[in-house]
Amino acid sequence: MKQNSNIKQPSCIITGITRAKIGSLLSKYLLEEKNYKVIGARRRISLFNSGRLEELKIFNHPNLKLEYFDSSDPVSINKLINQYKPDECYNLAALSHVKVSFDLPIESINSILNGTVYFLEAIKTLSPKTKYYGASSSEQYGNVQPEFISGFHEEEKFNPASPYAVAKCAAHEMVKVYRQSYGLFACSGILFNHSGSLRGETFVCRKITKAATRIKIGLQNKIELGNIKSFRDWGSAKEYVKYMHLMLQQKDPEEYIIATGHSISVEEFLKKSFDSLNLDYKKYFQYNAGFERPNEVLFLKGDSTKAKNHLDFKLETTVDNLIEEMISADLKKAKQEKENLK
Ligand code: F7E
Repeated sequence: MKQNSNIKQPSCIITGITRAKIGSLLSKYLLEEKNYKVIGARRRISLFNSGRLEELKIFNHPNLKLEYFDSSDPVSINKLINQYKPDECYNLAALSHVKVSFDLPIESINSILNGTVYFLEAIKTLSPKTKYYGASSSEQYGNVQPEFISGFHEEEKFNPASPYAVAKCAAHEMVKVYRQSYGLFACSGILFNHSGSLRGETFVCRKITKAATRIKIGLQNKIELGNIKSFRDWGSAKEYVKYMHLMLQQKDPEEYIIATGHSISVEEFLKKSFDSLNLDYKKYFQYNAGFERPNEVLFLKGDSTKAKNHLDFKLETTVDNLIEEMISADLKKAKQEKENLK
């Protein structure tokens, strides 16, 4: 996008830019379609982890600056906010795997809740004009009565069923407290499951599309999963980032649900993925109790009426399109993997 020299270039910090797929997709959107200067904050690890940024062809973008930080280190967060005083801050870094959160409850609190407080405190004291986006999750709704089959909306009571969801609920409330107490422009997007070809391989949808394509070309002979009876509302992460940004462009900060309003079971996702490759999933699926959680959320479906009314929320990608995109990308990767074995 061409820049008008009279207009100040907007800036933002995005945490989790390398590890959270939504962070890399949001960066691409803001860099290429909104002409932002993006400060990508990432955690220091000993491996190269710029793969997603390279795949999206933004790693060397002149308006992208990468910095190190850690959600559990307020010094690093204060430094970032003080140095850049960005227009916006999208805090997407934290533990994101629900099952893992049962093994790491303290890490869940540290990365999700404490990280949120450190950012809000830093913004309050060092850059109060910075607008803050908090990454809330459909997991916060937990298990409910069948009447919620019609879909959750923003006013529904939370009923968290995992350490991950408890930490997310607390962070969600903390964002509201800072907004109401100190007048910060701070809000949370309540995103339902969002996916695409960059999805981490330990989440069920990507695990399925990867396995289906590898089975198709003979690199794998089965897929082991836990509970395939639960339902999720899967949308396209690529589409959702536009609405994350729009939430911070509203007159007032408010919470919004971003979801497709359509929910299918893990089993249906499995069947659709295998069907698309002319494979019968029943021949390859094996139940493995090791992938079950101590407590499962059985049904999630979102009602995005508020986003439709305020953010002009419209989706183009159905779950079938999403599966098609993921299968096509994973098939390419599987073929390359087979080629490399020769
Ligand atoms: O599980 C079942 C599992 O781990 C989906 C995160 O991004 O979305 C995500 O959370 C369902 C669950 O995602 C396996 O028990 C069966 O019922 O892909 P998932 P999630 O827990 O819905 C929300 C919105 C977030 O906020 C989270 O950060 O699939 N399932 N077998 C399995 N799940 C996994 N991971 N692996 C299995 O083998």
